[in-house]
Amino acid sequence: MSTPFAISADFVAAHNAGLEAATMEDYDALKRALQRRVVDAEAVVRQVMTFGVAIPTWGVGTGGTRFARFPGPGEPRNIFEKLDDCGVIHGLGRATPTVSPHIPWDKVADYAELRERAALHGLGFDAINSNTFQDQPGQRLSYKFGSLSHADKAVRDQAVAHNLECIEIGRRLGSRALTVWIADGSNFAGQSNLTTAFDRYLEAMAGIVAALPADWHVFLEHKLYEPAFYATVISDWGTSFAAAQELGPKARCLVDLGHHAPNVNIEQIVARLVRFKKLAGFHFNDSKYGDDDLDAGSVEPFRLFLVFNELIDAERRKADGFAPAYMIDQSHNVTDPIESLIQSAIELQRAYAQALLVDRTALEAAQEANDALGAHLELKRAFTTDVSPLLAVARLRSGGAIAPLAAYRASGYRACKTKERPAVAGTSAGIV
Ligand code: RM4
Ligand code: MN
Ligand code: MN
Repeated sequence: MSTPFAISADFVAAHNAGLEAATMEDYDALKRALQRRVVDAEAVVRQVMTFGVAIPTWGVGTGGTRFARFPGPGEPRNIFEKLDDCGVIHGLGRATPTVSPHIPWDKVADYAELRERAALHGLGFDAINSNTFQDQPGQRLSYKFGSLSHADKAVRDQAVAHNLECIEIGRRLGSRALTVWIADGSNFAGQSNLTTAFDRYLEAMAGIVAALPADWHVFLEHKLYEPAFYATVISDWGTSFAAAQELGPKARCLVDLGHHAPNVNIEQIVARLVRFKKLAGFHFNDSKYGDDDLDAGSVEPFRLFLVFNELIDAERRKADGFAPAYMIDQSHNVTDPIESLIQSAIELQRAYAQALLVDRTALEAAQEANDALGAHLELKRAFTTDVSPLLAVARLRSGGAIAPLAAYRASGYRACKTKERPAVAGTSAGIV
């Protein structure tokens, strides 16, 4: 087999050369404007350079809806090819240094080989995700009526065993967290006992927590509905928080931005979880109606900014136990997933950078003086600042592309992969 096509450093450098002068001009103007606000642009660039968000392996395949999936050309056909695509995203954007695998979708015979392939792209592994929301070929017992909360203890045991296997795989990959999202719940009132189901979940989870290595955490992911449409067992942050309290310090609550009741104040939930040392991290995406899995920052960028505002607030006051894990969790149905992931990481960095611009002394003074509008405008001033040149400079200094999307399109990567990767039947791709 010939060597697969990769975007070379020379190509990126040549692409950057054409954009550098204009970018620096814009950056210098922004730097001067920020200086008047006593904000050191260079310090913000340095912080942005440290920002990292994990890519979910399933995100580089085209997603679908429950109606159809329209596969894209040159999709990765296995985890190694998925890592190659993650390498492109990180190579150009320099904001996605880790990958979050999903088991059994990403199962391989040799995990050392997987780790090596990731390292080749400068990638490491973040939280490992278990999957008891589907039946796998050859699986002994079905998850049709639940997994960790199933009425039959044998099914619960099987689901626990799967999670233990995930921990073992994660250990070999260098992960330090297990994310557990279960699809358990009911579609009819009365279908299951709401209390018993939660008790069973807690008991099963306790077995998983007991098996975690000393430096590991388990991230509990709640979701309001789907596929269970009457009641999910871990439905909201209150349930997740109660479970995490009961399961002890290794258990924390994951916030997937699409998994809440409509109009709920997510940034306030974040503040509460930070306060009680229970914020595990995020699954970033955006939504209009429900768990839409749209690209981060594409629908409600102000909400995203407000979430980051809470995170920076926690960081600044050195909140005890504050170490959130960031991951993107999206379904790319109509875009090239690589493009969506590159852009989403930029939108996350944008919200992060904007939140860094908030004058926290002025904000606090306005809050203490009951100056409602003044306090609000402190946030708005940061949010309406165009930090694009600052992000471009951060990327350039980290060895990435000034304009990652344009560079990706100009590279011809997808066209090359279309030739190299003829579609195979039954390819596991994005979320369907
Ligand atoms: C769920 C949830 C999980 C993800 C699956 C594929 O809705 O967001 O995080 O693992 O989708
Ligand atoms: Mn999620
Ligand atoms: Mn989801």
